[in-house]
Amino acid sequence: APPLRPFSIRLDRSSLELLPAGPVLTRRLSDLEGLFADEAAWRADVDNGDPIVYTVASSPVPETATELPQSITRIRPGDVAGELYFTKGHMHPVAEGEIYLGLEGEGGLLLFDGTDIEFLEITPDRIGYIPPGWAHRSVNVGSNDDYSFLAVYPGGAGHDYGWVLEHGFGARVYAGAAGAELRSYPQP
Ligand code: M6P
Ligand code: ZN
Repeated sequence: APPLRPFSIRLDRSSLELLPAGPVLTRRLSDLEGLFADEAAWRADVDNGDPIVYTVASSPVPETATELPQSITRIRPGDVAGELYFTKGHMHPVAEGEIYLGLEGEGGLLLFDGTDIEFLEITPDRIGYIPPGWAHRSVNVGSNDDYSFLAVYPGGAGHDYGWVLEHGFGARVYAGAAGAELRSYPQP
């Protein structure tokens, strides 16, 4: 496909939609197989309605090399046996960076390079920077509200989900009495 012509996109501040809109992806709990610590609790919630965990609404900019696509991810509040709802998380197979801009709610950005863990708080108007070589997962750390953020990333970066199944994130995020708790686990 030829490069796009210049155009503008409107971010509707009340609906948090991008206009014009592109494809929308919906991820239900069943799409997050093998990712939550408590597999029995995960299966029970899948069998009991398989709730939507998050949606990803893209702009019309395609994921092709040299383009710069954007998307808005909205994560519902919720947990599986205390482990707060999150995105699948991925590594960019082509080592390139990405930014996230918080739009609503309270989020966490969990980053893992295979050795080090970082956890950034993302609230409205805060930008999280994801350097190349760091796998990234978003968590809704709010207890009642959606967490939404705008992502801007190189179109050729790609999404490696297998890396996460193999390496995990080095930590999990749980609902605690005094807010979200990051619990790291021993590295192999
Ligand atoms: C952000 C971006 C997207 C990503 C989405 C959901 O919007 O990083 O590239 O697809 O979050 O995350 P995941 O693909 O890990 O489910
Ligand atoms: Zn990414």
